[in-house]
Amino acid sequence: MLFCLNVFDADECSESTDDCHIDALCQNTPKSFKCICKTGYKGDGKHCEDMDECENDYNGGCVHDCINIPGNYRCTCYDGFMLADDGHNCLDADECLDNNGGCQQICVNTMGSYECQCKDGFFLSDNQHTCIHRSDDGMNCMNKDHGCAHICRETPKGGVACECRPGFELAENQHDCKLTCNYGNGGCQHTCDDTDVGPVCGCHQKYALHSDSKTCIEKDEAAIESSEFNTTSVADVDKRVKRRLLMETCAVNNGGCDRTCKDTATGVRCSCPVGFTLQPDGKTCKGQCRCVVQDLLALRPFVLSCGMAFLLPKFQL
Ligand SMILES: [Ca+2]
Ligand SMILES: [Ca+2]
Repeated sequence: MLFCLNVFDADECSESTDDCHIDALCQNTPKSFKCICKTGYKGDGKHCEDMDECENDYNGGCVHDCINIPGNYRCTCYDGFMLADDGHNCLDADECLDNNGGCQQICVNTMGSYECQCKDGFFLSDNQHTCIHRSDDGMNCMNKDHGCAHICRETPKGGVACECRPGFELAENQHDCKLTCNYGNGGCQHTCDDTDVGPVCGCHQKYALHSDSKTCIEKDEAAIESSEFNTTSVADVDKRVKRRLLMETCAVNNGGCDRTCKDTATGVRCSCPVGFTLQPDGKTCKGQCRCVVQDLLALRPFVLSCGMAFLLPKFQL
């Protein structure tokens, strides 16, 4: 058996004579070198560009906002929420833990927000944090029966008019305030939609809505799979497979290719060096057969192609 080793191989990577892109890793190989785009970048290694992870249907896996950055991405959460340890989910921040939320008397934590309340005999002032002692004189905002849920305004005519805090709408009874998605994400952990009956909460793809109609809980992988296949049409499944192929890139795990990987408009394309053939899986390369049979001469007409050799057990591949 012959081994062909080039003991004088130059390491282009350490000598910096490679032409790998600045966002690629250089890998020395016998006689040559390879350029592989770093994680988070796509390309052939000579040219690498940032992948926009936020640009898929799953918002990069972020349940609120996704921000694309060079070589990576970052999830952020709306006001009133904090990023979970997994870097993708958003959890309610408990404002009451810090200085009682700034409330003079009672702080009540809610999903995406919090509110101050007052003890009996007090009502909440317009700043929504301090409490005012009720008085019984006349019909004004100091009167205990003014009935405004949020803000009480005295009108020039001597009556009262109720207003609501930002993110709330005044109800038809002119006293109560209706929550909207513009305040504390409508009390929803993930997504919020304003409807006639108030905010309706939804969850990011990997989560299911809890029975409290606000909180999102993680579905296990099996549940995701079965719901995907039960509720989506064949066309949708086909679209998903195509998207998955499109999302494959040579920058990650060499696109699954044994040897050469190339990014194309329809996904990655693997190819093999001379003397190797690409297998039906489109990824693996297999060497041509070598014949190690004594009676080679007798069978010479048949040994010229690998296809024939497969049929003849005397040939070793
Ligand atoms: Ca990126
Ligand atoms: Ca909160």
